[in-house]
Amino acid sequence: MDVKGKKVIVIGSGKSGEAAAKLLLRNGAGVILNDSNTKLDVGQIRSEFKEDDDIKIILGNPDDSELKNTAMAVLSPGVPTDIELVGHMRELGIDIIGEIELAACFEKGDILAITGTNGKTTTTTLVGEIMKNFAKTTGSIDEVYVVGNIGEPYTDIADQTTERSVTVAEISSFQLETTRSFAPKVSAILNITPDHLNRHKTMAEYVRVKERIALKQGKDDTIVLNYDDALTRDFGKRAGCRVVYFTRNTDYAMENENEEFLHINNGMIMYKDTEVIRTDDMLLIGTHNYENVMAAVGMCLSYGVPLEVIRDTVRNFHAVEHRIEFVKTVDGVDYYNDSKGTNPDAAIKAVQAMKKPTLLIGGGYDKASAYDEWIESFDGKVKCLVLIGQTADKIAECARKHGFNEIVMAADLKEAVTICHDRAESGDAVLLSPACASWGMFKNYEERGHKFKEYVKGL
Ligand code: UMA
Repeated sequence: MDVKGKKVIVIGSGKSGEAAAKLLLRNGAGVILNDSNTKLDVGQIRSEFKEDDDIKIILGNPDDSELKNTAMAVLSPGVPTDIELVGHMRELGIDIIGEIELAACFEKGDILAITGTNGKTTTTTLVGEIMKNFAKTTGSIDEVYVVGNIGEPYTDIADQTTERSVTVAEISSFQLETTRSFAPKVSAILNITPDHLNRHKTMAEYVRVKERIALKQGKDDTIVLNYDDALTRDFGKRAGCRVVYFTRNTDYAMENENEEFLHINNGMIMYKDTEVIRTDDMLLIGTHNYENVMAAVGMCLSYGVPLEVIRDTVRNFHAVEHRIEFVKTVDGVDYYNDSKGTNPDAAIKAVQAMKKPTLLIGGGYDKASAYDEWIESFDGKVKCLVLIGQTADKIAECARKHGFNEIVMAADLKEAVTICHDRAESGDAVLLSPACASWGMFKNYEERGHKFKEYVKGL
């Protein structure tokens, strides 16, 4: 893509917007960086750029005089595509793409991309580690980049990629809405359960957007799919590329001899009839993580990584931060940080992984989720639910409907930690796994997780 001399507007001045603006400036474009939040500090945003950068920062809706002669608009992932400004720019004939699409236009190497409602970050991190170890043993890869929804904007590095680099990308539904030429060599959809319905409106639309990961994949490319998830299994029948399934169901091996698949047989993760690794030999816990491992193994085998490299990496791989992360034992009580549990399905996995009576901290930003299955998963294990944030009342009401009445409301996360500390008995666990996004109370789930750890360490 040649952006030299062109005027481009970037919407959203968060991580992605700033990285996209910098990539555009490096490549000779003039940039308008726009953010709807009029309370932001323009001087602070400007200080992130070089003095002689051709950039103008506009807060609030830009005038048509600013949009005149603008060739392209780059949307940050958090910017919905149906807002008035986007519609208006479309009417003015401005070409609209997302931050990932901008990056894809500069990509020169192979892409391995992971999407799914849950497990993306763990799987992306693991694929990244395997590829980095592979790069050490082969002369054919110079650099491995791990980018995307995981927290490192793809546009930070896209124009540094070469034919000998590999990009491992975690891609959210928000990001897939605005891709066009993004073409992974190997992709994966780990699972699809309700999430972000306030943005995508219907489950059908959320599924459609997730499936866009394979939009530009051809016969020589591969998609790894979850056979146990009816939605992704069905997509395998329609995908225009090679399909590798993974499943927890051992019968699958017997039914589908001719297909390529990974499965678990008596505690052993298998690729067809080849043994990969025993689940007991891994540091990761929880059956959801076995799925993440199978997906990562499937992707890397498809890319041609030797089994030995994969096995060694998986064996030494730890849980990622904020995902059922053990924090500390205080007065005989184990504290776990699952701030990444930003939707009911992820939060269910965390409850299921708990072995002790659990005091659970939940609640946060309202994404129009239903909490019934989450409450049902408590199954006698959760002894108390401490609620915070916008969704507190909605969750409390849902819990009572399901006969769960041990509910305490807290003003904020700090108070929630104190309440748990006061109520927990030695031998219990305290779990932060909110089933909701952090927005409104925190900048992101990372900040929420770091604050939780800080409060726990201060007990
Ligand atoms: N903004 C506007 N107009 C709008 C909406 C937002 O100007 O209509 C502005 C906001 O005022 C704010 C900025 O946009 O200043 C924020 O942009 P953003 O929401 O795209 O956030 P970034 O900081 O750029 O972070 C994004 C991803 N955020 C979202 O998708 C909401 C990060 O994913 C990602 O790590 C980062 O890019 C790097 O690629 C976070 C996330 O919560 C982790 N993702 C969701 C999830 O995992 O469930 C999808």
